[in-house]
Amino acid sequence: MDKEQVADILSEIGVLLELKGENPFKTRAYANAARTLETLNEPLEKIVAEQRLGEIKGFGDALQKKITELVTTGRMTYYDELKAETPPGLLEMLQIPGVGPKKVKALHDQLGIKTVEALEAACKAGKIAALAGFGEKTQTKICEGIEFRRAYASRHHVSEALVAAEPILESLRGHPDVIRCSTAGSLRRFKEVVGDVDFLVSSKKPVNVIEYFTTQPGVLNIVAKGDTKATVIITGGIQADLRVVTDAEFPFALAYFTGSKEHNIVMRQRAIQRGLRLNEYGLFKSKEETRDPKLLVPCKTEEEIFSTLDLAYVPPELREDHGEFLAAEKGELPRLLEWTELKGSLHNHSNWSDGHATLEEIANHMIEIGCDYWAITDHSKSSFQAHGLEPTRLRDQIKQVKKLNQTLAEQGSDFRLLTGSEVDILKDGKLDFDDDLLAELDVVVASLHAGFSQNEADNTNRIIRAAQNPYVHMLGHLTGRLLLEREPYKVNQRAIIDVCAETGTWIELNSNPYRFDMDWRLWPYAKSKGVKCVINCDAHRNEHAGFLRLGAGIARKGWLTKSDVINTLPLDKLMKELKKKREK
Ligand code: DGT
Ligand code: CA
Ligand code: CA
Ligand code: ZN
Repeated sequence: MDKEQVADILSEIGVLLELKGENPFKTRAYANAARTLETLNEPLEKIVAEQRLGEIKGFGDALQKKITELVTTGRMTYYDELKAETPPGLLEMLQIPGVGPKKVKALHDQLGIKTVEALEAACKAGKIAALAGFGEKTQTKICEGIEFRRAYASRHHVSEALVAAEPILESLRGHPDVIRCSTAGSLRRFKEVVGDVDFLVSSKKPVNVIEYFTTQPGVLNIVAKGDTKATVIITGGIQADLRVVTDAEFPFALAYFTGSKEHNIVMRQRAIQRGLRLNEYGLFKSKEETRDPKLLVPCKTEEEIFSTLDLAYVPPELREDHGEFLAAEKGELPRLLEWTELKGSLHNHSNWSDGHATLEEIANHMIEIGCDYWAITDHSKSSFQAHGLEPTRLRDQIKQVKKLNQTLAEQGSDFRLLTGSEVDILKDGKLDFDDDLLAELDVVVASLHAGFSQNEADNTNRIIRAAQNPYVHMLGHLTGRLLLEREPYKVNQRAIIDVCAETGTWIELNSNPYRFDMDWRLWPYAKSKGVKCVINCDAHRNEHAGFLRLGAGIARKGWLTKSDVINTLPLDKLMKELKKKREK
């Protein structure tokens, strides 16, 4: 058990004692001891083994005994007993912003409140306002705090975290006391779903930075505010942590708080193998845990940390311990896709089915944002709830698209809309349109939208049959999942990838942040089989063109490069690729 864990338990004891109503000197002694432990420059195990705890200021006999018990056995009877006699709901109540141990104790003693739910009910009944030391305002605040907690207890789509975090990061970057700043954690790694947002700043004046951070317009509530750390709730009810460190610590803290935990474990191991110690404060020439600046191996950037451990720089998206160490050791990390390399999207809807924009509006918008092409792939007739097109309507649309392209050409524009369909894969694996109609289209996406089976083989076979059709260029959203909302249908993705490899069929990476389907974890396998990726917006509105950037982030997580992704091709090369499978 290391000193951070011991310190956490000591702080918790302080809180538990306060809840019990113990005298303030006793409770403060534990909080102080916790703080003293955190600043120790020596490993705690060593101090305990050499029986030198007594040398630390403020560590009396009782405390020494308890810490020794904890470090040597991993348990502390006193703590276990204290915890057992405290209703767990009281500790949970402490997590409500603005509710500390004193308030919890008063609520418990005077109203018998033992759970967050009981507290909420009492607030709603107006009972809290009547308590001495509480009042109307506190009651409202507690009620809001409970609602916030409910909202941020959950996890969030990375898109929502980005929207909330980016303006704050920009603001921090502009503050005169901020030297360097970055997001960290799962957001920087571009996980599809994130728990909380992590910010890291280096500064000589942390207090100013904390003050500035907690008063940002995007900050809805302050959960905790210290000298170098703060936790707040930002837009969308997302919890966000800020840590402020010195500029010398910055690269180490950035690497540590970017994670993932699994990646960090291997990094620490590599340091140990080289007679070094790596932690959030630095890389040290030491055989044991330390943060002694005299032992520091200075690194100005994350790159220097990696190179000291004989590794090429690992982009944050790859830090999942999914093979990045082997590749970085051999200098074989790929040059990952950049979203600006994408030239358009090959699966999108217009107001002919369930999209919102007209063909003209789509063309104008995509020209404006700098795309080279944009496929219109409205739904096919079986998707009646999405106003799927009958063959005659689709043939009408083909004519309209061609006319629009004609006009664009006459105006000297190189941009083109492509004709297409997102054709439904029917129950038996047949497609919703005949081959002769599909043959008239530039782009054919085949997707499963209805009639999912509970049987994995059924779903898999349907999709495999679609992939075997020579007119199907790519498979749309392979599992039908909606992140945080709907489970994927059962399907054998690897078996489908194998068939795509044999037939020259591409697989979509649907960039809608609720989908990100096919999942990033499967792309390295697809890539190893030579299956190409298409990063599609599945746009139903013009704003959805922005999904390209998100999709590229997920593609990076899947180790994909420009040459793995079809829609990095310019129009002429793309048109050639679209003909290949049909000519086979
Ligand atoms: P999240 O927030 O659940 O989406 O995932 P992360 O990866 O952002 O995790 P978070 O916010 O708890 O912590 C940020 C990073 O701190 C994490 O990726 C790795 C690093 N870290 C290193 N060791 C530990 C540890 O023992 N506990 C935790 N919680 N984080 C650690
Ligand atoms: Ca996080
Ligand atoms: Ca965090
Ligand atoms: Zn679809």
